[in-house]
Amino acid sequence: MLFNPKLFKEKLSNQLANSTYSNVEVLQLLARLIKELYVHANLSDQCSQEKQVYYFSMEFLPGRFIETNLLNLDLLDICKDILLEYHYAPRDVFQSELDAALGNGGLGRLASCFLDSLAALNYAGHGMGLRYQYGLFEQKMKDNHQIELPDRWLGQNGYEWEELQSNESVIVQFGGRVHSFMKNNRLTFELIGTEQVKASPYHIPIFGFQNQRINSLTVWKAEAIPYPPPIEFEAFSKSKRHAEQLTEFLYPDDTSYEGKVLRLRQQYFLVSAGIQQILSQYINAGHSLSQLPEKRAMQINDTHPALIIPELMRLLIDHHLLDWEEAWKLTTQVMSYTNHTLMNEALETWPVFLLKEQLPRIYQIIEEINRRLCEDVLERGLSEGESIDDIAIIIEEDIHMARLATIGSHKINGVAKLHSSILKNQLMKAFSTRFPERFTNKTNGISHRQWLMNANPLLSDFISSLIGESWKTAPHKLESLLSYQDDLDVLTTLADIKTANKNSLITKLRTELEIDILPTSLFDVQIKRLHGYKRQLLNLLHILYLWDLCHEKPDALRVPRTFIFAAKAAPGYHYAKRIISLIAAVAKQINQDKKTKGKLGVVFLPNYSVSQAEWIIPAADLSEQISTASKEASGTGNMKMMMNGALTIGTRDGANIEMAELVSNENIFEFGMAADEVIAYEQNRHYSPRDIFNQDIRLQKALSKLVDGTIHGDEVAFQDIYYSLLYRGDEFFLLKDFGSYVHTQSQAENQYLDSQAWQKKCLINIAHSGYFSSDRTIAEYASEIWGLT
Ligand code: CJB
Repeated sequence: MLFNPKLFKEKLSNQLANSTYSNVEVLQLLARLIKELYVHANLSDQCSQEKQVYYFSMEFLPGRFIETNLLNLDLLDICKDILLEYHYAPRDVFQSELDAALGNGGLGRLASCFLDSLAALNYAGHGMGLRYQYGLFEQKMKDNHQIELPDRWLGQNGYEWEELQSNESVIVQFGGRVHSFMKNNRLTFELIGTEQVKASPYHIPIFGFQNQRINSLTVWKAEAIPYPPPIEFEAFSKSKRHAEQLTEFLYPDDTSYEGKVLRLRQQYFLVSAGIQQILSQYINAGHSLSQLPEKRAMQINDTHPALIIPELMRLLIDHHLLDWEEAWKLTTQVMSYTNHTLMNEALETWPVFLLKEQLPRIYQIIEEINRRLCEDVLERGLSEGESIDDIAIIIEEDIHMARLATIGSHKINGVAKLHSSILKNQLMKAFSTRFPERFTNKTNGISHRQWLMNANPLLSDFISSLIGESWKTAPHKLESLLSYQDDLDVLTTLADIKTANKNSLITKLRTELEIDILPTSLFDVQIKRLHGYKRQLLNLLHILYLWDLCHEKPDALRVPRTFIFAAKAAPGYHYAKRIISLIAAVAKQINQDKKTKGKLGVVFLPNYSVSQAEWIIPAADLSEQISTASKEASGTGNMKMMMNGALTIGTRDGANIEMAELVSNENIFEFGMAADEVIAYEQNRHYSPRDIFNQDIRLQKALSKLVDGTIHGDEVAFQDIYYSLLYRGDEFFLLKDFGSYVHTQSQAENQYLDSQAWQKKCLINIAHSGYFSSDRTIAEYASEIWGLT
């Protein structure tokens, strides 16, 4: 059926004419109408002949859906007009939607951009995730410390976009033991005495951009199985509690790994529920299992859902009676795996005893995969210097999930060129030499619909006025903007748009948070999870240096600057929380300093989220992407700010390198060590942060502030941070890169003084940012990994 905007218009107007509503009620009304008129009338056809892709991810971070959905259904302008007609402010209505924060950071946000692009490109591609009752924690600041509160994203009346499909519930089993016996001349395996949990799917519609496509994000909720009465109330409520715990919380940790039983159970719950549903729909549609790889593809988003490999093997062998070889062939052809980090602590391993206890049949299958792999490798021979431990999945008492994901997939990719190359040539070398054709790169991308069209309508409209609308469906066409790079009127308008976006942010911060920032200052922005390797602390050392400079030579700072930070730290990551406290303490002190007022400002915005990012990014002048080279797999905030006309100051890390290749070196501010230098230091070169400290008076002055009482607000005066840099090895090479960072910052400042030259660089960045649309990334996954047409 065709989408019918006329009906939507009529129904919305009628409803609004008949009663007065609060903003939340209008939002709920809009969601209800969209579901009624578009989803119910056009239920996605899971059984169609098209090949279906499933993106399995423990995290999705969509933020708000309302504007995205209206835009994609081509209802945004109609809806705004009607709301205004009935005296509702569209922005207020839209902002009453709570963010769905079912993810921590980049990984989950990428998954959401991918769903948006899958639908926009008219592919049948769906998300499979968990319906955590509490999403990523709400961050409050109290006396400069991060406080974590539960995130009640479901609201009081439930979540407006979801729809429970109770007829599609499945049972997921934990524990028990494996009973093996002969049946019809075949060794058969059966799980007995298991704990059973009901998995109920909630579908959230994902609309394609003005193309009639509706896909879905399915999020699974864990529930106890209601036993027939009579039941013992106490026993039932205990098992209910135990079952529901499974999808209660999102693990608030992105790049480090928590070896918790609950986390393992969550991972299995997702993959078992998802794959059971996919297989049963597939079989009900009358397809044959031998054709599974032609009709279905499954992407494993980092190792968290890697148990899908043994789970599919279990279903094919134990339930559908395929033999091992057949099942393995189908499984590896269907699966593909994306690695998102090389950080050691994030490379998941699970203790053997835990799998044996929680998932005994899955353990047997992993053991068999490992046995066959090792046997095959030994038969073909190890290379010089290699050991079987470089390739085995089970080493001593640990199961290495990245290796399991790799051996069970036909394609393995990293998320930017540098990252994919380190993945292939270092971390997974033993695999890539044996299966070179499996390794590939897919540089990340972002949805230009959400991050440019929706987040920055002023810029988006201006672009269309210059080059037409075609960039909206073909973002590489943003390159046509290059012909305006010397057009003074265009550059002036670009500057005006930035000023308008900065003013909107200023107003919002003033009214909502009582934070005042200098409207005329350069907005220097670092917004992302707080992690040692992302080096928010390096940014702060530069701020402390500038603070000194301002005192010593009042005219030295030629451009007033506001440093904007927003970041959540994992609750168990003590060092990251200390850095948040330090930023907040420094901000307080600098903002009170009369001598530097009007020149230097620092703000830490609490509770960073997708919708907060949508305000900050269009207002950013300088984008801080300053990770230790080799550590940031790709980054995606770098792409968002580039697309919104901010210039990047960054290391040669992740996707920064590809940004520099596109815009050329003079349009990006690069500094610091390259990845191979960092790796050389890590492997064998001697690094002495104290030698650097002893030779650099700027560093001495900046760092001494952490311990000499200048920065108030902490009983131990931030000695721990001081010591981590000077006496505990400075793991992320802040001191090493400090000199080059300060120098490059001052180049950026010089450049900003020449507004026209600055705007020209911004325009060149915007023009090349189309490459970083997730439409390009998804088109590559589709043709090179998923085999979609
Ligand atoms: N990433 O956000 C996470 N969480 C993880 O557990 C592992 C990686 C990030 O994924 C993004 C999407 O690929 C990358 O851009 C980013 O560099 C990486 O840290």
